[in-house]
Amino acid sequence: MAQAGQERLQRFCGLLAGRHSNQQQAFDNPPFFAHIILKYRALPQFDQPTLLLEQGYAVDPSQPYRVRILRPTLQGETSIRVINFRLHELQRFQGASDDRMIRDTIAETAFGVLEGCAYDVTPSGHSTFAGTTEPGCRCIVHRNGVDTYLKSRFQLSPEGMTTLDRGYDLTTHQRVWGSVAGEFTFQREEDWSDEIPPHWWR
Ligand code: CYC
Repeated sequence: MAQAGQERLQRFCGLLAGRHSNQQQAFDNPPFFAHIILKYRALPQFDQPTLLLEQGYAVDPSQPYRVRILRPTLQGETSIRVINFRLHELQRFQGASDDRMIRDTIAETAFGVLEGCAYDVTPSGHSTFAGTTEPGCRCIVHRNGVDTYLKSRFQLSPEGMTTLDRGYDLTTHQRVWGSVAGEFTFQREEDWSDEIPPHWWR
């Protein structure tokens, strides 16, 4: 059973690792969907699954607007929890997603956990995963001068991923930010699963 969980975690990380783009959606529906690139890259210096995420506008690929560290972990025998972290000194790691040498300098002390912002992930159908933010409304996001909590979900498949991130007012629970036109739909345009080191699975 523990073996099954490990294999599931391995498949999840393999599907994540790569470059995902919503070019088609942005082209079809430009007023509602900016063209965004997501890059998930393995950080092999860690002894547990750890990936760098850079999220940026396609028009300005060298200036990502969200940079995070993601750590998919096994919860119990089969369930996956993705812990989200932020880098303490962003400028030190500029360009990391395209530069192995910079990525290699990211150490455990360089990032801190984003409390309440983990995702609980379960398999949903054949080679597909679905995740939602952990219960509790504790993922606090300050945006446009308002304190909000994030409620988010995603699906990940061999073709790519869909995401829906929305922020809600802490007291009124009204939606404050996030997509009004539904999910972002990303196709995987590059597969970087070959960068995942075998020692993550031993
Ligand atoms: C915030 N998006 C967040 C946060 C998380 C994620 C955890 C809150 C914490 C933070 O600031 O990082 C998303 N983390 C994820 C996902 C996974 C994960 C999906 C699964 C692998 O581990 N997000 C999108 C759209 C875009 C967007 C393309 C349009 C709505 O996926 C926006 N996400 C977005 C915004 C925020 C956010 C605006 C608020 C924080 C900010 O202002 O950057």
